[in-house]
Amino acid sequence: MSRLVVASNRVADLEAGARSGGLAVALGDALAEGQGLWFGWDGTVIEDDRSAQVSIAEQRGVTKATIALTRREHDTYYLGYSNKLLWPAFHYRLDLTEIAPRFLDGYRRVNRRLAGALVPLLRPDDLIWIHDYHLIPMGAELRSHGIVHPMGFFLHIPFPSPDILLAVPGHDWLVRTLFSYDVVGFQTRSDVAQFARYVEEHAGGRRLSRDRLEAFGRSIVTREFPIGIDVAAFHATAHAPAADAHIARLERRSMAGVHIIGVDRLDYTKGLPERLKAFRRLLELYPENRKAVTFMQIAPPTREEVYAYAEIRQELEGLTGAINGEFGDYDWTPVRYVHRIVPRETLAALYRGSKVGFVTPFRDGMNLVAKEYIAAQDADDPGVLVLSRFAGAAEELDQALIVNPYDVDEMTAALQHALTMRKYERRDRHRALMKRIMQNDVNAWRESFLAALRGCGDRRQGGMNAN
Ligand code: GDG
Repeated sequence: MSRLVVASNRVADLEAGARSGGLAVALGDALAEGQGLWFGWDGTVIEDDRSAQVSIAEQRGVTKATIALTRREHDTYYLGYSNKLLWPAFHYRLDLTEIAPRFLDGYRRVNRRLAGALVPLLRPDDLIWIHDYHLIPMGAELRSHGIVHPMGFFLHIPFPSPDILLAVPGHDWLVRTLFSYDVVGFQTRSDVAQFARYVEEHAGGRRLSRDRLEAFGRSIVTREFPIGIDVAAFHATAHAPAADAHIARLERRSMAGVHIIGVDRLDYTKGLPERLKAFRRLLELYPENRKAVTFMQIAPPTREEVYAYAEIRQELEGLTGAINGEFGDYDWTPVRYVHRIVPRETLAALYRGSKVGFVTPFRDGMNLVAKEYIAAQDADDPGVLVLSRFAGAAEELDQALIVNPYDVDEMTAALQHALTMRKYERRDRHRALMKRIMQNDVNAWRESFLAALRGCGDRRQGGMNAN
């Protein structure tokens, strides 16, 4: 069996087990099965410019190879091109992008350096799987070292329409580098279609079949692989005795018997201010919800060095204060805003204890919170998911109440619908949603991607792949 090599910006802590979430566990399990290798940045920044060395450590049967970034690399590759340009642009927020030539230069250099550091660790029969927007050109850099292994790339965030991508300096180069892989996976059909449009309209490429595109003299498999969660494990966490205790505590501590929950990294893509405005409108239009319903928004900090994140935090805190000031009373706080990481076990319990899961990003590659909320519910008396049509998850989860995250009134109406929905309808919707998330769980995601990648390896061995 070939060894799996995963490269991603950060390498997960495999000791954290279930606490670190489904993706880390799913990739960790696949790596542990074949004594695989996980390669990436170690999360540290060093001040001097001498190139950092790779450190190797073993964790739960997996070799972790990690490397530090220099201050300059961190500023240009990580904060700059990845998070001030690709992240906002790929989420359709060109207004928040920052463009600077040194960002593109730093991004290229770091991808080159990381590829160079990975090459000596590779073995002849490895399968290489590279993740996400930080490392798009890493495959091309590996190829330039003569690496001919089967190599796949998975984009966790949306792929934007060509009109948006054209505003990203380096877009033509980025797309060309994607053609160094054998498999390029996206979250949704819509992402695949946007990529194919760019390739056909701006890169002189063509579609060979439903799953195959050709450009730059090379053909690649491009398909959607919707990412999922470990449904059974998450359900078990939400129904463990510790979760019962959390729910009892929540009910004791809160005068309002009904909870709406939102869980998101505090990111401007997640539509948080509009969500709060919809909750405020709910209290205005349907006064029966006052002192009866609480909205809990868990929003741990993220990327705080980027200015746009400081702004969204201020806006959110302002709105929370305004709503609580206007509607709150000595015995009821309408919005509970938690700007901290909550342990995963507590999170699972809070989902289960909440009648509505309120998930309304402006754009999201997939959105795992939507799937976690469904998995945590009690099938006999489940809560209702209110979901943005612009989350990748909406392509699969059409039995949720699908909303436009820009339309505050529509979200308010959906909240009221969710709060008043009869039990039989909640059960029907939940059953259908559960079926979907179980079909496309994280193991199915991983296995289908790896099967596509192995297929390319076999094809190449059979001499069929044009390179
Ligand atoms: C990217 C894409 C895509 C959040 N707060 C806490 C906490 N979380 C966990 C959630 C969930 C995860 O973080 C967030 O995943 P999402 O999918 O919702 O969003 P991103 O972080 O933006 O992830 C996204 C994903 O990659 C996977 O491909 O779905 O579209 O943007 O698991 O539960 N976990 C804990 N405490 C918190 O306070 N323990």
